[in-house]
Amino acid sequence: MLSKKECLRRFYQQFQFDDQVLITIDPDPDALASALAVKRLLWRHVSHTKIALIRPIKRWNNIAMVKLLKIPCQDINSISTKDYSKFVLVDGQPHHNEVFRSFSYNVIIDHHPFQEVSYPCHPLECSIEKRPFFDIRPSYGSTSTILTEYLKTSRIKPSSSLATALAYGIKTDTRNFERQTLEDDIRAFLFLYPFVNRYTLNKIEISDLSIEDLKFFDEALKHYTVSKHRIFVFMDEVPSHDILVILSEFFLKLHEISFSVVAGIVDSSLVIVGRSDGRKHVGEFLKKAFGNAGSAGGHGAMGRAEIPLEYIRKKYNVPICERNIIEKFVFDSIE
Ligand SMILES: [Mn+2]
Repeated sequence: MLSKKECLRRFYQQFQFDDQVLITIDPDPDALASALAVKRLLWRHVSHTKIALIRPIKRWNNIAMVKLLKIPCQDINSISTKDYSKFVLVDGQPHHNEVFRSFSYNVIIDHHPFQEVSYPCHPLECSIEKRPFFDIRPSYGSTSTILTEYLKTSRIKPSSSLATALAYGIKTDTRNFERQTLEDDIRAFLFLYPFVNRYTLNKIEISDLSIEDLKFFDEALKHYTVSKHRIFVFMDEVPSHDILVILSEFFLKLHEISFSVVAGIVDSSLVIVGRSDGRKHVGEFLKKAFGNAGSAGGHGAMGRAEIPLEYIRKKYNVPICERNIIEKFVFDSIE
């Protein structure tokens, strides 16, 4: 394992002053924050850096993050990639994606499991000039942690927006330090904390809805059934299962409710999302009720089932699946 100083030295060794550097990312919070950190590290070391997104940002939290922290980034399809002399990949590896595979990277910094076959050349087998620099630490909770260490080692005081981005990257990837967290992740977070804008961080964390989504709440409030401490909600078509998760978590906020189930149609499937305060095992419940009809499972507190509408249509021998049929199917299944 290289020392932190040596990692930083090798990182800088890849670049010259006249380089145009393209940083490619699959835009989740950890990747966005890591890319912003690379941009900061390379400031005044290269001629130009650009952050390229391999897919559009969809989640509202991430849109809020980019907007509030003013993270400069652009869709990769609107960039002429041949104008760039160096390529950096953070929070990902070439085998994760076809777009990543199409680049020959000079630097790869990541925390996902290491896959050697995916590299353009083995670090010990290619010539020094062609040797890419990669720093892969699968034990780390986030790539933001690695980049925070780079900033620390290079004695850069992060700006408030960079610190906020990295803190959010660490928090989301470790799910607030509840999973795969090392002491290093906590130490990095503590280093960033004095520079973090806590109001902005909080606004980003809670921004998981848009005004347009309010219509789903409106619909949910018209179509719920409460029985004892359980609530069942039936939605029509929804754009993705995310809104079902938000609704399911929302209804669990009711102190009388210990178990919430929200069903809706996503594409041509009935998706059922369950949340529980732990008294009833959601995964087992969904598996028992819907396991024969489609895929179903989960943990004690959260679970999900997905049933093709075609299955329900055939089961009840109807031309199309109307809301009442779907409700009947759900209630028949859980009885
Ligand atoms: Mn990550």
